[in-house]
Amino acid sequence: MSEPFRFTEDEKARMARDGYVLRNDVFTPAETKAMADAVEALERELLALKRNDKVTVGSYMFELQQEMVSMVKWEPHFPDVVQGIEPFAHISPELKKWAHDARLWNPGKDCVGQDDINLFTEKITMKRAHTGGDIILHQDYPYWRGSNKDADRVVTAMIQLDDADVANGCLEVAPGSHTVGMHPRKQTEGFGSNEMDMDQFDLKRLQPMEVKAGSVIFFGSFLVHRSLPNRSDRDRRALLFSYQPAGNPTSAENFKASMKQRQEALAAAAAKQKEPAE
Ligand SMILES: O=C(O)CCC(=O)C(=O)O
Repeated sequence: MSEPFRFTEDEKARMARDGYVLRNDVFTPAETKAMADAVEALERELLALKRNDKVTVGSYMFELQQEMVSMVKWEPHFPDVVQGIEPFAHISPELKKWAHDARLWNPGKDCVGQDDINLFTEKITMKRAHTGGDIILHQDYPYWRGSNKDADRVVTAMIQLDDADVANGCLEVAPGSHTVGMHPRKQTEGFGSNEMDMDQFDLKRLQPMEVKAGSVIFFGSFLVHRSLPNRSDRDRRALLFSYQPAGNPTSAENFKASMKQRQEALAAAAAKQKEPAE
């Protein structure tokens, strides 16, 4: 008998054609609330820690949390508001357990293309009411190719913790944008060069994913996506679990091994920002 929750033939065809698949009503309201409560608890824990420098790199504002072995993203326009946390599975067993839920793990096998998979990385997006900013147009692949030899096969399951719509900055995807490898990126040095050049992409291709809390969007690492600011009174939170072929290290393991380099890179970026403009 086949395993529950595996992709149907139709979903496999849509994943190949569009680069993403939406499943509605995957998690119950009680389950989604349990996840959201764990997200809030983790944020409280994080806010209680001593702050390190916040450094703007590309469109992001990062803080390296050595105690947590994690990167905190702050809202660049509201630097006291958390935008996201990556990775988090190693610091929140409560959230990690959802990554292994068969409703994500089993379809994850179909997306990665083999049954032997493991977690690669995981992100929280907070996107708070009124202050949640945009997540710039990008593909995940350029960010991951340096640390994951199978970055082209990594697939993300994005769980919506709140009802998402255009007003609160839902995910926007460009169906079919995953078929041509990497799209043109910004001509800049370093981390910011992972971001896409918006002048070279037809933004009319983007479709807002207006979806209910508890739904899951599965998408591959070449899918072009972004999200716009939250202009509403409602938070738009999400958990993103990314799966890979088994045998590769997780991003938390990579993170731990590269803590010193990350620290140096952020310090160099911070020093550059302090240089007087020419
Ligand atoms: O939550 C979102 O808007 C998308 C998050 C995302 O794509 C990312 O963090 O790379």
